[in-house]
Amino acid sequence: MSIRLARVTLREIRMALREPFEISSGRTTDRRILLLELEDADGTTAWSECVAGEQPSYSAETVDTAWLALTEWIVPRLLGRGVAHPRALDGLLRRAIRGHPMARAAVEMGAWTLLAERDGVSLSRLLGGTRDAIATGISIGIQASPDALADKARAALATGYQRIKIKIRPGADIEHIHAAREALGPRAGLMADANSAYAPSDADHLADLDAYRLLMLEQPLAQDDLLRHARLQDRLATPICLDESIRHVEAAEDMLALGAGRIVNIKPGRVGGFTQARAIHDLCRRHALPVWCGGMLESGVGRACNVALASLPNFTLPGDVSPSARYWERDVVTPEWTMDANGMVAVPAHRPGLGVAVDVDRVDDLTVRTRTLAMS
Ligand code: OSB
Ligand code: MG
Repeated sequence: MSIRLARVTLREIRMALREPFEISSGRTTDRRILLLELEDADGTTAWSECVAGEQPSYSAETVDTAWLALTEWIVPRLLGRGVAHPRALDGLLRRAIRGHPMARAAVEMGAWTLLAERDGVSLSRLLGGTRDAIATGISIGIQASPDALADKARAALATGYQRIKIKIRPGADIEHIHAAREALGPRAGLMADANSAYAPSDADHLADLDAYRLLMLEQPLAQDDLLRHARLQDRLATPICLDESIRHVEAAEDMLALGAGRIVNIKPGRVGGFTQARAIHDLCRRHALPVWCGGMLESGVGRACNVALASLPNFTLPGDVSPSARYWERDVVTPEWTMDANGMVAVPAHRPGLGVAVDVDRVDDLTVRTRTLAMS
């Protein structure tokens, strides 16, 4: 059971998105992705991915802060140190290091994958997953015009996606949601994600969105504004879903106590890893709150982690786990992630570890920097 890291190699790879992705706080065209290769003292190896972005626009962390936190503080603290189980890493790292949840998660999730590899079980089943396929939704970035969005939304529905999420910001909201609703029809599952672009004083404006029967409104206010989300939720018929605000299970408890939202978007990479992700999942399940798995424009490595997590029972809403081809000309894993015509992504529940193989030659080609830290 125990995990003892002997070596960790960090690599930064660069991959161009097939199309730019715009959220309220910024636009991404080329992804810089931090990949980790972990090796246990027994020789078992596993890959993992850090979900930090290029800019501190979604949260405070970036690829560069994660690189610093991992190389200076997180990995040195763990090398050669045995822990009984990957879940022990969460508390150990949280006690020692304030913040940096995405950097911590990269190692914590990698340790779970190491254990899955060693035991010859899939990450899905190790985590307690029960599903064989994940219902999938698409996240469409802010488009230049409502018409352009309507075309994208219509095409996504035709491809099989089970729900459509559109990014919004002040100035690109009502008209965009209106166009998407017209294009999709009254029954299609439609939702909007604001990535913290609104203020409490926008409550009247946001209440106008109720008319569009959105499945949910994701993260309208700032990440620390739980109380103000609760006041806003009182004003809205549309359920609020929290993403950025939920950085650990305690925040989910606060959300429940305050009534700050009715749905949680769980991203394991945002909450410090699978231990926290599972705790949030279990808490929401006890309170009959649905959860779904969000995405961070991951490569096929991080996607494998999301698919595994989304196979847990309370992930009852479609996740942002689009197939590889939505993002990349060519992914870094084989087989690539695919989605069927009904919007389902298969869980590799009977393959060990991530369930996909990392194409190391391709990773080598894309690597712009690398650093290995090893047990002395
Ligand atoms: O808020 O869910 C978000 C991408 C980058 C940063 C934040 C978010 C997103 C997405 C993309 O919505 C989801 C995906 O990976 O397809
Ligand atoms: Mg979001």
